[in-house]
Amino acid sequence: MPSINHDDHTVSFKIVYCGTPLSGKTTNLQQIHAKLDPKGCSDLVSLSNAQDRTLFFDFLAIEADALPGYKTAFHLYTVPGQITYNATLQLVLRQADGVVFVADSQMDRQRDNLQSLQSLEANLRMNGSSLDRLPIVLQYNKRDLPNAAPVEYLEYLFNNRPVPFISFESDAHSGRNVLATLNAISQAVLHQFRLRTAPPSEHGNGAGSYEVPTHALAA
Ligand SMILES: Nc1nc2c(ncn2[C@@H]2O[C@H](COP(=O)(O)OP(=O)(O)OP(=O)(O)O)[C@@H](O)[C@H]2O)c(=O)[nH]1
Ligand SMILES: [Mg+2]
Repeated sequence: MPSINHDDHTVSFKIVYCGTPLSGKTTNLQQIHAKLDPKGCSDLVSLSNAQDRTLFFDFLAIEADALPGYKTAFHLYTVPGQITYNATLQLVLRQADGVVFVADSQMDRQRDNLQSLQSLEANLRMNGSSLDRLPIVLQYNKRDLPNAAPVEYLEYLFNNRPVPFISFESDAHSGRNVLATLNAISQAVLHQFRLRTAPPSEHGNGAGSYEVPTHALAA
């Protein structure tokens, strides 16, 4: 559940970017930070080593008018992909309202993607959550590279589920579909929040409509 502060009327959602090492998680946040209106977002905080490998996490907060009467904040985190940092993954995943799974499209990275998805699943379970209960968006990144596997193959590997995840092809390096991915996960967490908090109505499930935070995004 998001954290709700009734004193300053703020609802904060936590979105975590997960995925195999070097799949492009940090690059997503860098692109979001570069494209957003600076008035609507924080500085990008990155805790990385000399080789730009994430050591603990990256963090970026963005604001939007997505819920009437409340300021809405989306706190975006990345986790280090390297398996040695599994404790960090578990810690950062705690209280997550949504996850973007960034897969590396390169053909020789599919085993790593699969391991990373399994590790995500195991860690969610330890936190009392699951891939079925949490809003998840899949991002097939590095589509610009010549050795990118066909998307149909990636869908078969990672999205062959009764209720498929929303998925995007991206090139985070150039920014392609980075904001589309963010928008999709933001909508999904808001939708789940509405479902959980709105009273049932005669005319539907109470999810209602909501503004997506696209107005905060620069073109
Ligand atoms: N060609 C190409 N390179 C990319 C793309 N996205 C990221 N990269 C590059 O891939 C490398 C790793 O990107 P990062 O964003 O640091 O990856 P990460 O997932 O945060 O890595 P860890 O924090 O170590 O798990 C960098 O050199 C990026 O510039 C992409 O879509 N296409
Ligand atoms: Mg990183």
